Amino acid sequence: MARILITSAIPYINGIKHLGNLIGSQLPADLFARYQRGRGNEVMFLCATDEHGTPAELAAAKAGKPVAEYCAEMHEVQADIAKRFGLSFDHFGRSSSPQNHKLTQHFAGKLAEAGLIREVTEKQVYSNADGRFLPDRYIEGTCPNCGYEKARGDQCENCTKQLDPTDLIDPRSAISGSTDLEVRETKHLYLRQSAMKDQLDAWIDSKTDWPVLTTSIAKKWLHDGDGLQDRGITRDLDWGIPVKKGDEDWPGMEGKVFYVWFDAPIEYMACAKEWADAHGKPDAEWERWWRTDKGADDVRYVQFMGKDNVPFHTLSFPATILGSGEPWKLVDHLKSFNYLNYDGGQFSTSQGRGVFMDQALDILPADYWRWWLLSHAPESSDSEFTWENFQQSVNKDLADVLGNFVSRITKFCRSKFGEEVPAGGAYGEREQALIEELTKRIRAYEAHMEAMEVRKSAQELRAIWVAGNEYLQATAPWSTFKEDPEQAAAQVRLGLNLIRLYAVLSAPFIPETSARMLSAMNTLDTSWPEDVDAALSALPAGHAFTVPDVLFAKITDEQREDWQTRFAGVRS
Ligand code: B3M
Ligand code: ZN
Repeated sequence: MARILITSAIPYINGIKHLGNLIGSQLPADLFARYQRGRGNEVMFLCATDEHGTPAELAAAKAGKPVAEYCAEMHEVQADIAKRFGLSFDHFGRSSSPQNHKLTQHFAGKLAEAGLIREVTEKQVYSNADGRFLPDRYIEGTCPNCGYEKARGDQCENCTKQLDPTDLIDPRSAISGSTDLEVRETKHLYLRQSAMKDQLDAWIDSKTDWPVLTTSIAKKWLHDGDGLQDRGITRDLDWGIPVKKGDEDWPGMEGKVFYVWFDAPIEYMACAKEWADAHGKPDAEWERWWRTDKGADDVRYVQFMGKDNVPFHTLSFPATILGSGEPWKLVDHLKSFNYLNYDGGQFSTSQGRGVFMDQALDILPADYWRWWLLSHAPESSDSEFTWENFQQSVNKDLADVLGNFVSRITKFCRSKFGEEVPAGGAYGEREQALIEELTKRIRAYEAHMEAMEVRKSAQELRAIWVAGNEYLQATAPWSTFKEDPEQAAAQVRLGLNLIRLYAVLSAPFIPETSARMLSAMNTLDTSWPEDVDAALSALPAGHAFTVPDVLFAKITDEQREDWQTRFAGVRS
C-alpha cells in the first residue's frame, strides 16, 4: 500500500470561490485523492482557508466585521460548500490556527539561526489618524498617469500602471480617508533566497519528470535579470501571525506580522497537526506524513494549484523548507492548471462575474458540475465555460450514455426477471470481447489517473461507459429474450454487474451518483477491478437490487437560456 500526501492550494478567505477557482486546484486534487483511496492506497488530503493578508482585512472591513469573526464565519461557509461539492479533505484547516502560528514562528526561528534572514530598514507611509503603517493598496489617490481619482498605491485600476504610493497625487488612507500621512522608517525581515539559489537550482534540476511549464517558471525566476531576489516576509498589519523567533520575541519587530505568503504554505503542515489534534492523535501521526526522519521518506507528495501559484511553490516555499535545515517532506509532483474562462470573458471574484460555488449548487447537484469541470479541465491551455457546452456535455455524457444505460438494464430486468440478478446462461464470445475491451480501457484509465491527466481520464471513463451501451445495443437482450431467455439472462447479469463496475470506476468524478448506483445494486463491494472478468461476476445470480430514480435529468433549452440570462451580469 502506497502512502500519498495531497495538498490543494488553500483558497483565500475573502468570499465564496467561483468555478474557475474550483477546477484550478481543489477539484482535481479531490479526483486524485478519491482515485488513490479507491486503489486501496493510504491518502492524506489537506486543504485550508488562507486567512491572512490585506484581502482578508479589506473583506472584513467591507462586511463591517472584526476580521477574526469574519474569517471564522467565512471558514464555515467555505467548509460547508466544499462538503456539498464532495471535496473529500481529510482536514480542512485554517491558516490562522494556533498550530500554524506556532509552526510559522518555528520556521522563522530556524531560518534566522541558519543566517538566512536579514533585517532591512525601509520607508513606508504611516497614517496618524489610523495609528498604523499602510500597505500600498491601503493608500488611495489620483493617478499621475491618467487622472483616475481612486488609484491604489500599488496600481491604478483604470490604466493598469504600476505605482508607488509616493507617486499618487493627494494621497489618503483607504481606511479612514485621512490625508494626515507621513513617511516613516520601519524595519522588515527578508528571506535570503538569493543565498539559496544554487540549492534550489539543483533541486529543480532533479525534477526531471516535471512538466516543462512548471520547471520553466522556476528557472525564469532563478535566472532572469538579477536572478532570485530576497523576499520580504513581514508586514505592518494587525491581523496575521506575530513575528517571533520560535517562542522568543524578535526585538524591533513588535506589532508586525508575517507576510501571508510566508505562512500560507506552512499551513499545509500545520493543517496535518490540526487534523491530528482534532482526532486526539499523537504528533507522530501527522509527522509520519511530513517528516522524513519520522516515516515520511516513503510518502509521495503531490501538490495541486493554479499556474499563478507556481513560483511560490517551486521557490519560496522550498526555500523555507530547505533553509530550515530540518527534514521536512518536499513536493514530489506539482500539478498546475491554466485558467477557466467564463462565456467570452474571465471569471472574476472582484467583479462578481461567472458562476460561484454556492450558486452552482442552487441550480444542479455537484456531480453535474464535477463532470463538466473535470472533463474540461484547463490543462494544456485555458478553457472556457459556456452554457451550451455544459448542457451538451451533461445531456450526452451523463444522461444519454451513463444514465440511460443504468435505467435501461435495471428496468428491463425488473420487467422480465424481477428485481434480482437473473440466473442461467453463460458469458460467451461477445461478453469476452467486451471484457477484453474494458480491460484495455481500464488499464489506460488507471495510467491517466496516475499521471493526473484529468481530461484524458474523463475521456477514457466516458469510452468505458460507451462500451457498455454498445454492448447492450448489439446484444439487445429485449430481442434475445423472445428466442433464448437463458442467454438474455446472462446478458442482463453482465449489464447489472457493469453498473457496479461503473460505480467504482466513476466514483472519483461523480461520487454522489456512484453511491446511488451502488445502493441501487444493493452492494458495499467497491473493490477495484484488477481483474475485469472477476469484477463482472461480483453480483451473483439471485442478488437483489432496485431500479434507481433517474440518475441525471437532461438540461432543457429553457433552463439553459434562463441560467444564461441570470448569470450574464455581475453578482451583487
Ligand atoms: N491563497 C492564492 C490562491 O488562492 C493563495 C494560495 C495559497 S497556497 C499556499 O490562488
Ligand atoms: Zn491611471
